[in-house]
Amino acid sequence: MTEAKRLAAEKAIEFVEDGMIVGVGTGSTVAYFIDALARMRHRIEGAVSSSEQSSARLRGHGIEVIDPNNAGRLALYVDGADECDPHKCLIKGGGAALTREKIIAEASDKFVCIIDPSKRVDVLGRFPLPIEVIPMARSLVARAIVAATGAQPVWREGVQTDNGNWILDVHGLSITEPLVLERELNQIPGVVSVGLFARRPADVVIVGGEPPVVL
Ligand code: ABF
Repeated sequence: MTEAKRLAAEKAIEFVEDGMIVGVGTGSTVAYFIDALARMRHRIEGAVSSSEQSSARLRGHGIEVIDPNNAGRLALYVDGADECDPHKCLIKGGGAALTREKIIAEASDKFVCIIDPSKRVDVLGRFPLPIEVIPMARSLVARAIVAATGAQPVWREGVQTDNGNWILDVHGLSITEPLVLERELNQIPGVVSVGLFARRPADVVIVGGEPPVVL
């Protein structure tokens, strides 16, 4: 799948225009995108980044990392996903960067999601749904999730997000109504964000391959 990721990332470069501040996500697919973006670093103004990991890679290529508070609205955001359904709703957060990813997606006019073919599903939920929680609320949120869904939240022990929070991965969901579930889980006190991107799905999905498929 490595080559498929690279091909999806290369295709996404076609969406980058001169003078842009590009929203950049996190993960191994995005790493290929950052490397490709480096070829046109003199033509873009810089990037807004969703993680320390991506910021380091961007800076390593000489691309300026801009504070989202100073960037205004972004024309383009490019990021990967863990699962993508036929409506371009996504599960994200396998890399624990979901909250910053959600903020940048919300701030962007066009969200281009780059994936390999294994990420496409009919119904979201085979990949455990990541939820970022305030540490003191971990147990409360886990109990609320069990009560609301019957699914099994598992604490991703040892992982701290860039925001200093913890992650619960919810196993055993079959997400037939992503928008409803996203809204419901967001209501639980202590939830920082839910790795479901249904309220703000991708606008374009690029599935890596020879040739890449643009949905
Ligand atoms: C981020 O990186 C995430 O939201 C998702 O969890 C992950 C995808 O990783 P990869 O591109 O390494 O498969 O975009």
